[in-house]
Amino acid sequence: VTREDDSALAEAVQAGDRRALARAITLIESTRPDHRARARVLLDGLLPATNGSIRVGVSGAPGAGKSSLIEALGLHVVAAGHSVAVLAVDPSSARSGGSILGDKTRMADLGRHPEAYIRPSPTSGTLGGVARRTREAVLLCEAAGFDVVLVETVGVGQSEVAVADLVDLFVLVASPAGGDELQGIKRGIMELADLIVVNKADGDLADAAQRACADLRNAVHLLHPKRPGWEVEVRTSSAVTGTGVAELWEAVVAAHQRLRDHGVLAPLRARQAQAAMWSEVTDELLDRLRSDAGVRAHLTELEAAVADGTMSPTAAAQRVLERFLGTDG
Ligand SMILES: Nc1nc2c(ncn2[C@@H]2O[C@H](COP(=O)(O)OP(=O)(O)OP(=O)(O)O)[C@@H](O)[C@H]2O)c(=O)[nH]1
Ligand SMILES: [Mg+2]
Repeated sequence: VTREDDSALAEAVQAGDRRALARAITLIESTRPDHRARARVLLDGLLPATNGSIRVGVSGAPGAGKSSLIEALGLHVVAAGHSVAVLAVDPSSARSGGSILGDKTRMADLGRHPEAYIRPSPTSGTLGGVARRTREAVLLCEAAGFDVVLVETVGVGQSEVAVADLVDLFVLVASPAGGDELQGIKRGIMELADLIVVNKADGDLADAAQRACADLRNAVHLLHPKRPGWEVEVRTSSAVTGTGVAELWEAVVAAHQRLRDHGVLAPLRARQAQAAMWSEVTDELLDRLRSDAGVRAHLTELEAAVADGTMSPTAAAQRVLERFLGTDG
């Protein structure tokens, strides 16, 4: 592959060519060092064409209806004349393999739309790695001209925190469960949310959804506000009947406009980019340290000494760093 091929790829991405976008995302997902080098050049070249989308994270418990709601929202957004890209972050998909296929079939109508692009989760890697690739995929989608980027993540473990760090707004999808089950939404996750939507507000579940909505409205008042003066809106929706979907989209757009108007959006993105830089530095340094021959030669011994209490963790850490940096004489 020549430099010319990659600049042609960059041009095709910017021209909105979906296949080029897919190839570019595959390139940034690769861990091969030569691919990483090409991906860096590609991303750097496309950077001026980024930043133009509304970046929205969508999270919630397994089965809450995230994919269904994203499809309904996405279809609403494209009907309004915008374009939408959907990315998935699912660190567990490497093991289960099920949810990717599920998402693809569930978003079939959106996937067929010419103004939509759906990219399933990369199927391997650590959460940190998946988050990095998703962050870069968001930038590529923006370079390809998408107005809206939706990032779905399943509500388990740390993936919400990782996704919250790469979007402008975070939407939490809740189920119409009342009472004790509401407590099942971890406080930390609720505190990440800018908007909460109780989905499945239809049929037999309609009443329960309204009650859950009221309960959640009370609950969010007790939370530490995410941003000063920010009211977390709680609404209901049905991905099946479409009720509340247009209103949810209006709420997202209004919230995004509020971020802009208050001068919060640019600094938020700037901080996120800096955090991404530092996590790259940290990951790369740790990789190099762990594969350093001088460090490896002593690691077992030092870890054993820390484990049996003959050396303090601080002293052992110092020795590891001295080995790595070659300052141990
Ligand atoms: N009644 C009703 N069912 C819904 C609604 N939205 C989703 N469902 C159903 O809930 C189930 C899960 O929907 P998904 O959209 O796959 O949920 P998800 O949160 O993306 O699931 P995971 O990605 O596996 O965590 C499916 O059987 C959907 O048909 C809704 O608004 N109303
Ligand atoms: Mg899903």
